[in-house]
Amino acid sequence: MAEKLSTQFKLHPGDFTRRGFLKKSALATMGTMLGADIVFGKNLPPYTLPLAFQQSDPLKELGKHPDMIILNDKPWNIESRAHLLDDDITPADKMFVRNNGLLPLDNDPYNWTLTIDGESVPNPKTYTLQDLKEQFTHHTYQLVIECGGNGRKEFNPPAKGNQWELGAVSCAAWTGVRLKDVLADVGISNDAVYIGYYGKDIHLTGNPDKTVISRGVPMEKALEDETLLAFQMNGRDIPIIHGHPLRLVIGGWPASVSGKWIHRIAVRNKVHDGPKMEAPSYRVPCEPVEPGAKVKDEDFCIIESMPVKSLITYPKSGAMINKGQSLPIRGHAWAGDLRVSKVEYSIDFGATWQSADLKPAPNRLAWQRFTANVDFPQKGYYEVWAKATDSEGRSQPMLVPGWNPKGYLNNAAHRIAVKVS
Ligand SMILES: Nc1nc2c(c(=O)[nH]1)N[C@H]1C(S)=C(S)[C@@H](COP(=O)(O)O)O[C@H]1N2
Ligand SMILES: [Mo]
Repeated sequence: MAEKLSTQFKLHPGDFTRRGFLKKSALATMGTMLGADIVFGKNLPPYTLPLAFQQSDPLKELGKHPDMIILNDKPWNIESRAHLLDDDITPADKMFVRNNGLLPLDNDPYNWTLTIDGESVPNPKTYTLQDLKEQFTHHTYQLVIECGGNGRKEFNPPAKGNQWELGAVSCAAWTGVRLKDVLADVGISNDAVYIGYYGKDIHLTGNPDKTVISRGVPMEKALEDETLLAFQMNGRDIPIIHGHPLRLVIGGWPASVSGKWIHRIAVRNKVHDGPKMEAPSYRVPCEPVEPGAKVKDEDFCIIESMPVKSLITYPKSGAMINKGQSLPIRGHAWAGDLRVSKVEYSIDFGATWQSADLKPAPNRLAWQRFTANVDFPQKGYYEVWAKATDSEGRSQPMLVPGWNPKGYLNNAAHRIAVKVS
């Protein structure tokens, strides 16, 4: 019964009160559909539906590939897998989801506005989505968006938070207008230091006055050509769960700076101080610490460019081949604000390394494709390890890098198992 009903009831923003309780009219409609009164319906916690109306196949309903991994459903946190990330341009169904709150109830693009204000904006200005589309030149870039906590699962002692394995990264093609063009149109003063975004998602408490997350970047990063106010992903409307109808997209930095469902950007005369800017969120100790150490708030530094990293996206770990065959492997490598200068692979647990073929990025801040044909000397069990190096000579570590309290920035080399028989 639940399965059938779940597809019939479509929620509307007006179905909830301002505090997130289901309105009588919505409860009545649901009751009719169930053929039974929802007797204590007015006691349901904010933004909670009766079980009979909850999605029975969430991945399908959210348009996600069946092999994606749900880490959490309130809020939605869904990760991808190495072999699902093989495309040059990540399709929507294989893109990880990281929500800190609940989805906005209203995504109407026709009534959507973006306000630019803050201390460093003498004359705040509000644009409709249509204004943005009509008044500014459109640009498309492929941009790597990786959660700062991707790889957290490997840290020991464990760090609290979503236990991402390695699938919290994507590289889609984003289309929109440049934030720098819009800021030039608004006019910002010389004391501008930082921007901060505000999205329309709903705080987990249901309190409409609470902001879920509001992060940002220094002006220099905000004014880069590739920093977009995006309204399209992969040539279509952005999926709701990824920020429809308007998203800030900033490649190469922790994905938490790429605000979804944005309606406001503040240009600040100091480092932005919105929720999740403060220590220890998206910060690491300024100096390395012992695993498990306690770190004082003032000893944390904000994460900026993400470290060099790579993924073997083909074959899937556990590949089997016959003796004498060579194994074609491929994957992607990326390096935050930098370029990747080389990718190497090893079949002897890192004792020796050989170069993979590496393509240039289609644009700055996109990931780069690598390929290789791997030969094995005899029958047996092997691992293929991949290691990328950035344009400043820094390479990925073989094992988990510096422990930090929140488990950020794990860029350890990716490995796959191979059996030759
Ligand atoms: N408004 C809003 N923007 C947000 C978030 C959020 O919870 N709310 N999560 C951030 C974090 S922590 C990440 S990792 C990325 C995830 O983007 P994705 O879900 O489109 O993959 O969105 C960022 N932007
Ligand atoms: Mo994130």
